[in-house]
Amino acid sequence: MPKERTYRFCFGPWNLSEGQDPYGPPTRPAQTFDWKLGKLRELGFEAMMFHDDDAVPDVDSKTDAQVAREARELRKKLRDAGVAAEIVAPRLWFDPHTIDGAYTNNDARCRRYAIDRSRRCIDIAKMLDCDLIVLWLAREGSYIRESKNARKCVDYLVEAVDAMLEHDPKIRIAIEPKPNEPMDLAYIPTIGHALALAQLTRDPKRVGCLIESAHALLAGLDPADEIDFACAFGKLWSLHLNDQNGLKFDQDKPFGSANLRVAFNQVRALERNRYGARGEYVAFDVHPFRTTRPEHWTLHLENSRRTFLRLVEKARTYPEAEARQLVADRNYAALDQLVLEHLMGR
Ligand code: GLO
Ligand code: MG
Repeated sequence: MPKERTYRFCFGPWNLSEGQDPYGPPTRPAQTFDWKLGKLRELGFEAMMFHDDDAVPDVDSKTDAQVAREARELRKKLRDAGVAAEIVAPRLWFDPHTIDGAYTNNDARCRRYAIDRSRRCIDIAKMLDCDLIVLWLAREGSYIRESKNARKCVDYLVEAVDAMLEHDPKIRIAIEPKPNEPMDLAYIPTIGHALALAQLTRDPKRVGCLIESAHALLAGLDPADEIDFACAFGKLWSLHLNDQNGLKFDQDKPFGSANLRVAFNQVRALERNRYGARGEYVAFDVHPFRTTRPEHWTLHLENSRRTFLRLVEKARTYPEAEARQLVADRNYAALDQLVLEHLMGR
């Protein structure tokens, strides 16, 4: 019997969040980075995702030498813990320079800030032995259509990605699309947009994507189809599994929590594309519910992984032959029920 493929899991420090929302303060006490890393190890996750300033806090106020020292200290801490850095993402949505967009800001000085910060993010990633940069293009879009020139913004995005590719010959970039929030409408809302943008850059082979389940759902798409589409191009380099109940704020619910069948289909798509076989990680971009007590702080992560692994079993025990026959007979009503019975544990 060939050994069954296993998956490796990760999350980011922001996934152990404290419960604040736009209407109220934290509901759990702040914890240190070391506490979060300790939890990640205790739970048996293999890697951690980072923003540049998760790795080096207040990165903008520090000299290159300070940044290098702190990044190396972190590398040592991670090595000692046996934890890899999966990705590093420039946080391009906090600083005043990014109020009206980062790479697509109308002000050239602000666009420069965004590119400089992205180069620094690459330097940090390299010091953490990580070659994958994630771009969640949080503020690249508009609230008022007439405030920006969307045609020019495509050029700005290409310019920024090119500057990053030029900065380091090995680094790869995974674009994480999201259709809205914080923007009304984002410029790169789907995987199709991300992969099309990649083709305009100086080295398309090094530009891929990251799919987040909730973001695909917010775009009115099926995340499983997004996975298959990205994999057809060999471009799915990272993954944020979570869930989302309809078209509202980005909920980052535990994987499978809103729609188990949609989750099942994502797992099937990952299985048939052998996601993970080239070293990719499964990340959960999930948050604890605001109501969560400190003693239950990590359950959303444990539960997401548990559901994921249960669904891997379900994908591997799916009655393929029976299903194929129903497809051949075009008996989709029976196929529909077969899936439900399988998920309900028949
Ligand atoms: C927000 C995004 C965010 C990114 C993270 C990595 O909607 O999902 O969590 O994944 O900042 O860039
Ligand atoms: Mg995400």
